[in-house]
Amino acid sequence: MTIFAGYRDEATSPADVYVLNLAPLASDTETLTVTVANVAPVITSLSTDPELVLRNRTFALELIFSDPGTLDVHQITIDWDDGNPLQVVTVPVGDRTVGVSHSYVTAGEYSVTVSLYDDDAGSAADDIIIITATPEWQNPASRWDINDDGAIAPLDVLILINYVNTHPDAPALPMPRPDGAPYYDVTGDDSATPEDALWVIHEINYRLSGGGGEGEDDLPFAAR
Ligand SMILES: [Ca+2]
Ligand SMILES: [Ca+2]
Ligand SMILES: [Ca+2]
Repeated sequence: MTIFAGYRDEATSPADVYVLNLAPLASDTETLTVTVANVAPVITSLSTDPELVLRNRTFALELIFSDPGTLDVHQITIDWDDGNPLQVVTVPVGDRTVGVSHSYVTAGEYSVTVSLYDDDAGSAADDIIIITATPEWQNPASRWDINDDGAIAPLDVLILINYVNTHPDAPALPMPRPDGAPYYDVTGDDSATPEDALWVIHEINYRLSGGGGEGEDDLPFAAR
């Protein structure tokens, strides 16, 4: 006789096996020890939401995995490949879909490594290449250089303010950006607003005060 049983976590537990015989009517109980081994988790899907990742914009890395141990506690470590320390995320018990937010300061290609552990020494690992692009209307060379002439100057502010003033009710920029059009979006939110002009003014002042230099373009806005 075969008796099937499912265990939700690895364990060594006594199980009562009750055997009933109907004719002639008789019964007996026997206790045997059942050892349930852990099953390691398996990563079934790794993707980004949205699919197109833009620099300085928050996206979610979506991880879907399986593990028959419904009581297992899972932990995820993520190497974002951007110099940030390893991120450790604890998954709520029972969850099999996880979204972890991140943003990249610079456009480029990142090889992200995800490791998944259950609490019984089971693990899985996977990686995903995330290509981070520059927002359509943001100058990829230098976001403050509106007219793309290589200089960040009052002229950039003027061009931007002129555009904002002539499009007061439609700050959303048309897609795609026509070749040669000025890069009106400093903040990378696909719209041209007074805030974009303010950021150029801030940047000019920042550089005039001696704060500028190589690589400053890569600093997040929050750092100013
Ligand atoms: Ca497990
Ligand atoms: Ca310029
Ligand atoms: Ca903007």
